Amino acid sequence: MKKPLRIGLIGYGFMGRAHSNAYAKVGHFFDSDYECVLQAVCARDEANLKTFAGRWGYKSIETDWRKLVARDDIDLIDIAVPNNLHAEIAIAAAKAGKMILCEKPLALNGREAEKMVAAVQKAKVPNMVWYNYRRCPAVVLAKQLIDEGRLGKIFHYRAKFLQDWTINPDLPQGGTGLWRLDVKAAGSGVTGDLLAHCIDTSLWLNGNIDSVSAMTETFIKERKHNLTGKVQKVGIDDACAFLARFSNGSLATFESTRYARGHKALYTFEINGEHASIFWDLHDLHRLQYFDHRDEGRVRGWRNLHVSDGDQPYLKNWWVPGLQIGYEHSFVHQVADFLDGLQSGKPARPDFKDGLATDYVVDAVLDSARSGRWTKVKKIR
Ligand code: NAI
Ligand code: SOE
Repeated sequence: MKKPLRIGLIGYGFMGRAHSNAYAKVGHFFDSDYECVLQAVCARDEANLKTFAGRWGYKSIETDWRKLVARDDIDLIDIAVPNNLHAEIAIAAAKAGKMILCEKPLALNGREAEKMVAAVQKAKVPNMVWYNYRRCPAVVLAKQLIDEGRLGKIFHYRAKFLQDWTINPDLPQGGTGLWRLDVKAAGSGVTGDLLAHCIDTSLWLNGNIDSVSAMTETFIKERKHNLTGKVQKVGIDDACAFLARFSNGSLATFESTRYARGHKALYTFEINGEHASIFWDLHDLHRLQYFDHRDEGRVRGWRNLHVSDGDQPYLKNWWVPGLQIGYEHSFVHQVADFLDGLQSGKPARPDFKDGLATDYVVDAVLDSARSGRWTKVKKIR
């Protein structure tokens, strides 16, 4: 008999769907002592909620997250709502003794995230942040190659995350999806939304960032607010570029914008080491480009690894060699690893402390953009 893990999901938007899909699929492809049970889903609109619950198989609904958190028949609270709600919900859930999976960025800023870390540590509840790109097989392979020392000393880390969906000045701020343009709901613009992914991956692959020097821009200064109906100042950064120094001595550039016409979700990173380099592109997520200078000169060149074989990360659990997987699978892998962590007692990461580390970098980037100075990144205690 498997142990039921009764999930209470808050938010049924983009991530509510991605997470529900992961809970539904994980048991079909990964072994675990635990079984995910879709116990309840919560959002404010009862009619939409009923439709969502019916489609995905949730047993019950709640329209107030506080009631969900107070329920005895929920083991895990999954936070898939706009960023300004993460802290309050997570702290209440920790106090109620629930496990917590929280969407990224962990909080609006480091100060809020510190309180979330303190809450889960005090309650000793398992916790994780949905930085899902860590779970793309090609990215895990990159981590393996780095940890095996194949790249040698790292000199450069180069990441970008480009989109183009906010160029239209008539696009309003606020409400479903568009809360990302409202600084009160989002905390920041591309820095906390998109660069947070790049930062999380980089901290995992390349260690701590010591200091940053950043610039940001808000190209469209005012937008109508969907909730108030008024034209209001835009408080988010539409674009951000920053330089960083890692503790291992490597130099980095990070860039993100929602104004790169033609790019929808171009997340790429390249890492250059003394022996080898790697390059990854979310638009081609099952591939890892790898150059190894130690190859015989006559056949040396960039290798284009199609990460789809059974001895590559996660892939033995899916189809036969050569048949690739995609975006949704990163979420399935994250749940699988979380369940493994519960079973083995070795918690899966990124946990809230890792989420805090990313929020500290985001804070330093935004501070630097305001001051125009190099800024030190706060260290995790
Ligand atoms: P969304 O706008 O599609 O959905 C937000 C959901 O929150 C909606 O169902 C809305 O009804 C619900 N909601 C809002 N206020 C609520 C309240 N007071 N009580 C209950 N429900 C409430 O947003 P999306 O894209 O799903 O983003 C949610 C979170 O996931 C954000 O933190 C975002 O940064 C993160 N995210 C992460 C991604 C990743 O790659 N890991 C991708 C997209 C979003
Ligand atoms: C923004 O468009 C967005 O959905 C981010 O919120 C996600 O975190 C990113 O993975 C994809 O883009």
